[in-house]
Amino acid sequence: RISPLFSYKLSSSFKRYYNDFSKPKSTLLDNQGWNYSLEVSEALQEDRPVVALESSIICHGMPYPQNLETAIAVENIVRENGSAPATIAILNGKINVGLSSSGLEILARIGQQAKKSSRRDLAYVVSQGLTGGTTVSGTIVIAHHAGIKVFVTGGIGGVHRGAEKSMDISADLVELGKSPVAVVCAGVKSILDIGKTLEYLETQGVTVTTFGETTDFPAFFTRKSGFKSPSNSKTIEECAALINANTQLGLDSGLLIAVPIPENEAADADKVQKAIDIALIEAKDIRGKDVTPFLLRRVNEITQGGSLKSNVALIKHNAKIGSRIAKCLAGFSS
Ligand code: PSU
Ligand code: MN
Repeated sequence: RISPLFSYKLSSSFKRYYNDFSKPKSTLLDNQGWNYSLEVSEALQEDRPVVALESSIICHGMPYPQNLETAIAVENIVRENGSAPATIAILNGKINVGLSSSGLEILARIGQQAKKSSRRDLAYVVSQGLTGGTTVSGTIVIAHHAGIKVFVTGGIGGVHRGAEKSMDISADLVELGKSPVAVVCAGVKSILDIGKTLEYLETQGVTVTTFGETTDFPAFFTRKSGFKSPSNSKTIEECAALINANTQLGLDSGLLIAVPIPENEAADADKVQKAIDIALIEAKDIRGKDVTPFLLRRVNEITQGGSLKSNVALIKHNAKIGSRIAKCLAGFSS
């Protein structure tokens, strides 16, 4: 059934038609309130692989113009590796699945002026006609409704340090627990409590795996966090089989595929850790949705762009792996 959140712009005959199907069929949504790029709608119609990409990383995670350059490069890497890129955002109240180059440019330029949009913000941003950069949780909601199974980003939100007092736990983790989308990322930044994040993911029923030869769960800028992943998937094929099994079992929960940053790109762990420690002290009076963007910006400033360079490198690498997984998955019959 279509969620009420997205149904209000759809015609009632369409809704009846839609509700006849147990699974959302994205292409039916064309011109019914959501904007699909031609590239994405054709790919979905023809069951060709599609990879979802978030837009909060563009608006709130990186400065201009590196955010725009990275967004364009990531889309091209997804294409080169066999999938159609679907960058997801809300432009003037309209949900977009797949952006034009001008759409990407607008988001990159307005940056923090775009509303950081997690699940809880979607109805507000749409009803007010606002522009929103969707976080991992907001993007998963939309990708799932669009029928997209693989989503690539840099890092996800997690359990913040001191969460036992602040209760600051990213909506990303809860969303992963309830939508069957596979998120390919470089693990969790050590601005967060990585151990608690892994515990919380287990509580939510999220399948977590590390891609490659190791079960070390990566810490975004570095290949090891000191924590183990509950599982390991050595190849693209194993990752695709894992996602396929999740579908076959009807689990309706998500997966996290953690891809360690390439060795030659890994940031100087000591430098980044020192910067994180400084940024965390500075952030002590910051609350809510502003915490993560603040920490990302400060760590980048303190490392004089070093963290941003690693960030760009790892997301490009994730785009390559994620696109190949989506392509392999499209070969399964289910
Ligand atoms: N972590 C990063 N880069 C990012 C984000 C997280 O390394 O850009 C963004 C993502 O959009 C993620 C969001 O979904 O921050 C999490 O925000 P919060 O911690 O407020 O839930
Ligand atoms: Mn938070």
